[in-house]
Amino acid sequence: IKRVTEDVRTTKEDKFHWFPRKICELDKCHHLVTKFDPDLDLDHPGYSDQVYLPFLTFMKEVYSTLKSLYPTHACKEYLEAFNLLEKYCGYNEDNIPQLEDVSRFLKEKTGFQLRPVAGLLSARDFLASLAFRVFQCTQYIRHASSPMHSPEPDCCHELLGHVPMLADKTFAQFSQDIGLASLGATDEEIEKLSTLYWFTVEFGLCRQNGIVKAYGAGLLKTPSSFHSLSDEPELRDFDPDTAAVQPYQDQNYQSVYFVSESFSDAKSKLRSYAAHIKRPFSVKYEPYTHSIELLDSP
Ligand code: HBI
Ligand code: FE
Repeated sequence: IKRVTEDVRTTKEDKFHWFPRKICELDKCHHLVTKFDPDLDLDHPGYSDQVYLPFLTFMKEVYSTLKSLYPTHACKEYLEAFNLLEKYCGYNEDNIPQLEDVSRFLKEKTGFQLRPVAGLLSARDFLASLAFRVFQCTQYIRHASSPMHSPEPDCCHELLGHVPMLADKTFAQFSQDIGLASLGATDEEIEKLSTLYWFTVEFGLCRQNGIVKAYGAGLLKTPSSFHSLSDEPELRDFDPDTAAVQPYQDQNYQSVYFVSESFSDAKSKLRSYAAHIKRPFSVKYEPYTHSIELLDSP
């Protein structure tokens, strides 16, 4: 709470929001938002339930349904990583993989690592960690009464939605770039980056050999959400300026989806978008020391 008011002063007397400069400072990026409280939210599957416990059988159902849909609905980068995760990381319908094993796998593939977190983080804290190639990952499981859907991120969302994509080099860079753009940004810019994140990392589609495939985690963790690949919703070519201000629903169904031609294309579009964000400095990631270097803008 304290650090929110703790503005940083540069020599130029420009003020901007505090942000972590070293990977260890992510310890301070732990602000949870109680968007979905099972005790308060009447729509939450946990409302009025006395036994809010994980059941492995439901995970099994989710897993096998999704697995049968991936070959036709998921992008090739996802499929490639998913196969490796089954081979080396204990991904299968009878097991919930260990965060540590998955984190080790990702570190080897793209340098991303997983860090356990208790729930939904503030967008600012969540995005800041991406700048360090750290993915803050929930560990609890969705409620057993609705195995195919969870209103907040749970380990199915993280492990089946996010992890496989984070194993792709270009996608990993794209994710880190959103994170870097968020450092020290205004609340307004954070809101836009968060929306951009929503329409890409969470609900993004891409075209591969002329066919629209899913790469967004919100789609890949929920069988019913493959409706995005049907004729119903409006599909637009990915454009960060538009996506950043597009209103969205906090649900599995969006009325608009953005389709990228490739991850390198999405990455370069995001870079030009980020270059236009006004900050009194620019940032550079120093991979050897896992720290952020500040460079004054020309
Ligand atoms: N927190 N734990 C966690 N997991 C997420 O995926 C997540 C988050 N906070 C915000 C968020 N995602 C996004 O919706 C954007 O606001 C960045
Ligand atoms: Fe997510």
